[in-house]
Amino acid sequence: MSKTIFQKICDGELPARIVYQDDLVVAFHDINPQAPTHVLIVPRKPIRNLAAVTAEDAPLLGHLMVKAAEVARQLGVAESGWRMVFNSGPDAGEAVPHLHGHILGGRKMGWPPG
Ligand code: IU
Repeated sequence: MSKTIFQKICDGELPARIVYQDDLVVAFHDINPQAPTHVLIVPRKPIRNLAAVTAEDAPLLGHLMVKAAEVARQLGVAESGWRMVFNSGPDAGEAVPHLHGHILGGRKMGWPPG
């Protein structure tokens, strides 16, 4: 199977503005930001989306969420409020088939999401 764009970013084959990385996850600025702070956090493991996770991914997903919160603190949006979004499947607007959480902050957000 060919690599997704995000897999290539994880592997250092495509450039990105990386804000955090370790052996399990990589966080980088979205190229088309929808808020003053818009960072994507992805597992290095190529899981398609949230609908494709299995029980064995639980520790990885827990790690990803903890690191997302650290990134939100690092970028200064944790106190004022931020949102974590996973678009899973076509109706949700999933465009890149590699699990990614959107870390959004720096502006007031509406509810429900569009
Ligand atoms: P979505 O949840 O699959 O719709 O989000 C994909 C996001 O990936 C979207 O916000 C894009 O702007 C972003 N993105 C990116 O940051 N770098 C890329 O090379 C590509 C998409 I392709």
